[in-house]
Amino acid sequence: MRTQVGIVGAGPAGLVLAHLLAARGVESIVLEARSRAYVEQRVRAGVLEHGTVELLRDLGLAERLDREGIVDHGVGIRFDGRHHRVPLTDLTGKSIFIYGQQELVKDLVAARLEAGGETRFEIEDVRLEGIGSASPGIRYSDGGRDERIDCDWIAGCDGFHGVSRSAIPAGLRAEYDHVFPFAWLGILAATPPSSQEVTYARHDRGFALQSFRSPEISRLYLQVEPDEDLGAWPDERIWEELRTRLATDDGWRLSEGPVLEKGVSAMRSFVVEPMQHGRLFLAGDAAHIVPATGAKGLNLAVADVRVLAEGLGEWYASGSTEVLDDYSRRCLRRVWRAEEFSAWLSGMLHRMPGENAFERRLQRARLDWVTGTESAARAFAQNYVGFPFDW
Ligand code: RFL
Ligand code: PHB
Repeated sequence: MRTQVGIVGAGPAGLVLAHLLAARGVESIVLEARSRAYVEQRVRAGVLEHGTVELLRDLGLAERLDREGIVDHGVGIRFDGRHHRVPLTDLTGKSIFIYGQQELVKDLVAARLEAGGETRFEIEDVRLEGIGSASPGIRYSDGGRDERIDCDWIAGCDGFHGVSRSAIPAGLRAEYDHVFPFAWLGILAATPPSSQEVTYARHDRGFALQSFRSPEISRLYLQVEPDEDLGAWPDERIWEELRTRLATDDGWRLSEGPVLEKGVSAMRSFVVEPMQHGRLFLAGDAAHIVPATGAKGLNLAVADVRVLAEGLGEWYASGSTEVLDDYSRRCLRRVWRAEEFSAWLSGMLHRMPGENAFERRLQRARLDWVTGTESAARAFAQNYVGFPFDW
């Protein structure tokens, strides 16, 4: 079996890359460890940056997103019982879209099937071969059969726990890792959002976030301990804590309903440098993780594969490796901006274990600055809606 680009992982990075390559006439095969149903139901991100949406529109992949996605022109920030609004569109001319990652994945998988692109689900035991040579390959097992795909290039889009990153020899890669001393307990609930703008809250009991997926479905998060036991969080305790942390003094009420799903996610920053070795390119969570506070993970994945598709397209068109050689540098500039923004925002909104009164005052000074001055609000808004791709 042969293809031009072998893609490991059918998450947003792998699937968007396959579509971008197809638009440039480059053929690929996507290999995914999980089933189609699993990847289409995995509840994760919800915030799409302006540039992510534009890219999907250019590919003709935004029809349902434009119909069902919800445009947000502002973000709420709450502390000390007061609600503040950062007017994203007034400050930047851009907005964000709320659209569930799993809905986007469904659209990407369906469009790929329709276009005749190949995606293999439930494959096992992926091994990358010959990435330092001009004829790399991906070996894997499919229903007990050993298979190999010969390709020109390999895209490692297999997420943080994938196998691609470790194919770069340990001595040739540097890893930057920071685990935050808190996690998020997230729920999906069958209740209309209390506010149709994503709202972040800083409270003495810890961070809370109110988001949504549709006019009927809310998505809410609470800061919890990193090793939190979900069993200790019956629904009533979750609602009680959300009511307390999101409360304002202006009569706002939290809309509540049946909990459809709940889970705990760790908050971590991680970057590998470089994002490339020989014929292998890493993209998305395989190369970097951000804490979810800035809502950047999916958007960074899309920004990476945009550069990668440009580089691969140019190589097939002219044989030039100019863009490919610059892949890591171009991606990492944006990645580190998002790392800094996400860590900064996390620090401003969470309760830190052992924090003292001085640190709480500094946190409060940052919140006053972002919600009380146009210059700081604008900087926040620019980061939140996303920098232009060629920033
Ligand atoms: P993914 O989505 O993890 O996809 C990787 C795919 O690779 C498969 N895989 C393998 N396939 C073959 N062989 C192997 N050995 C394999 N190992 C793994 C996996 O099954 C999977 O299908 O990575 P990708 O494509 O890089 O996309 C990244 C995003 O999924 C991630 O950054 C976001 O979900 C992060 N994130 C958010 N990002 C945003 O931009 N906005 C948000 O609002 C936002 N909220 C979030 C988030 C992540 C969260 N969690 C659960 C970590 C909220 C949460 C709670
Ligand atoms: C979400 O809607 O899931 C969401 C929103 C904002 C974040 C993270 C997650 O920062």
